[in-house]
Amino acid sequence: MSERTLVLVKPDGVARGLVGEVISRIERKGLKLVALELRKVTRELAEQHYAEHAERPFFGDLLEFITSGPVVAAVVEGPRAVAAFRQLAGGTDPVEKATPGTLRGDFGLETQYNLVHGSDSAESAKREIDLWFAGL
Ligand code: IDP
Repeated sequence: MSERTLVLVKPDGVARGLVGEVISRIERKGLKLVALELRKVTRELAEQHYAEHAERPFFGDLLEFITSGPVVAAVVEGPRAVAAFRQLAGGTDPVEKATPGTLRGDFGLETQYNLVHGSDSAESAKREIDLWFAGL
């Protein structure tokens, strides 16, 4: 059974030239790209994407950050794609949680600037894919 997940290379990842690294790891894992686009994120899209964090103290900074430069948005497909990409990404805090060998563990230092986003469940993936790639 195949599933889909939404992946973002966040503005820090794009600015640091890590798009190829992220895509490469997705492909080497055996996952398939079904949509891929460089995007400038509007405030409205950012608010909808991160709606579940609206009450968190870092929400304002997170919106500033995610709208600060282009992101690469992708829809990735494969067996257990949601969990598979979360494994490639590593934990949210690149130092305390992400282990070496993961994208965040290899390239990240700060929780906010943790390079990539991956949907956290099949339900979130559906909502996020509808939001970013309506009609896909
Ligand atoms: P996830 O991206 O690993 O699923 P979430 O808890 O959903 O993590 O948080 C969304 C994003 O918000 C994180 O990837 C990170 O960029 C940012 N974030 C989470 N917690 C903090 C924090 O404590 N300080 C600053 N930014 C945070």
